[in-house]
Amino acid sequence: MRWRSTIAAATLLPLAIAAQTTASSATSGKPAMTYQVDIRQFHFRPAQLVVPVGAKVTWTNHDEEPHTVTSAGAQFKDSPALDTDDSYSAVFTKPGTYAYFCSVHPFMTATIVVH
Ligand SMILES: [Cu+2]
Repeated sequence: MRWRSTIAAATLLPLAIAAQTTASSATSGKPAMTYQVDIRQFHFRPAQLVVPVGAKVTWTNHDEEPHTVTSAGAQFKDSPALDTDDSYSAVFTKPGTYAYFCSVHPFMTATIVVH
């Protein structure tokens, strides 16, 4: 009855494949959606950005002048002065309208709308 042994060997193959399916997701929570605001020519662009709750917003200064991202009414943490190509990020966890400005040039104003 030699044919029985060859069939037994074939049934062992799927075990090797099953061992490779362990996932590598060690991070906790859902990944934040990221949005970009460019600071260019003394303007925040876009001037109004609408994002969902939980969004991460990153500002990047493309001007030669320093700028800040300063919340009107301290609704989120203010940035330090951003030099050329510096970035700053904030995560918005509650719905609302978040007005902000540049403390160096207070005429620079913009809004993040979180919904
Ligand atoms: Cu400025």
